[in-house]
Amino acid sequence: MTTQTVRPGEASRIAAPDEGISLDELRLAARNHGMPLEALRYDLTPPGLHYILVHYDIPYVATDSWRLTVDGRVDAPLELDLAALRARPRVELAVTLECAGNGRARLHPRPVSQPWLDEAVGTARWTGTPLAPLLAEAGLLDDAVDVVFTGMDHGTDRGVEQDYQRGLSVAEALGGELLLAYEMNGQPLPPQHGAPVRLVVPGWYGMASVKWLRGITVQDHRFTGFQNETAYRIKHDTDDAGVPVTGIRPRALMVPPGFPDFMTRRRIVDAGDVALYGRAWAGLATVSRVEVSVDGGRHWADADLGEQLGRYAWRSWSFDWRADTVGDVELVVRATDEHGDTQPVDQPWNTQGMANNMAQRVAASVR
Ligand SMILES: Nc1nc2c(c(=O)[nH]1)N[C@H]1C(S)=C(S)[C@@H](COP(=O)(O)O)O[C@H]1N2
Ligand SMILES: [Mo]
Repeated sequence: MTTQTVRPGEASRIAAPDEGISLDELRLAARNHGMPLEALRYDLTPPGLHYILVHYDIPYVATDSWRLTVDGRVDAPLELDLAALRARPRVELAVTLECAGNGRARLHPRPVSQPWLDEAVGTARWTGTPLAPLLAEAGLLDDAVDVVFTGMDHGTDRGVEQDYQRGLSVAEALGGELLLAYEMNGQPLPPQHGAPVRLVVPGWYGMASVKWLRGITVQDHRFTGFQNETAYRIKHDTDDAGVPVTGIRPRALMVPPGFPDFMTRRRIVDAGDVALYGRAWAGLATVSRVEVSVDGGRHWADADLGEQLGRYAWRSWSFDWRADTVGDVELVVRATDEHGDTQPVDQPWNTQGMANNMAQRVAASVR
């Protein structure tokens, strides 16, 4: 395990203004698929349609020999196998996960990385055991500062060799209904989602929810590993140390109406009444308003909100669109959370394209 400090200024390379998506980006996009937006119809995203983000390789893990260690600044280090973990208190939580890079490919100029459009999201019912009681059992020492979660996957990023690792402060680790999850929608975790056990940090962007978890280490100093210190930060230029990416910002998405053209995905919609439908979420907050524009963002009207699936999960919304003018339209949708935080309609640019929640736009032709 290597924990190296990297100069905070090192961010994604920024593409030249007219630079197309490269084969390297295409390879990432083919491995890390999004959720087809028509799957917004399901309360819980069916297996295989949930988005996937894997930085390195999906590790092949033999469940029988898998162990989770809890060590570092604790009274009593622990080692658990899957049976021991499953024997602990069991909780279920519906959680909407979204990749912090969602929307990145639309930015100008484009940060070169996994090129998400709008679809890096999914909602699952995770079953597992709460993290806080496990840490309490190990007994955090008084000098505990950060809790570091280590996955079994390994690679290099910008020259830094690493296991996938993320750190949380002790308060964050104990505070937010964090889960060591071994089931997704009632089935054992599939390989791509972190089998046999992953961390789930409800309400946070996905990078915090470490998959293929093998170790939890409590340390007496701040964790400065790559994924906390360099990658998942919002920076406005390369000298900017940035702020860490944490809770998911509000976002609404719609099921694109009508039917698509194969290559352009442009929507073809019959004139008349069109029922628009989608989901909206805001990580640690509740979405209190969803607005729709059918004229590219000039005028807005309120959508009806459905039940929220859980404290950390999306809610549905619907909107009756009277598509009575034949021609091209641009549909836009935006969410606002209970604190009044509204999705921007113009791009909120940052060097790595993190936590960019620019409103979705859908081009359609009414016939
Ligand atoms: N070990 C490990 N955990 C990981 C990752 C990873 O590459 N390795 N990717 C993270 C990121 S960036 C995201 S967005 C989520 C994606 O979770 P999912 O693939 O189950 O949707 O997993 C997170 N946990
Ligand atoms: Mo991510």
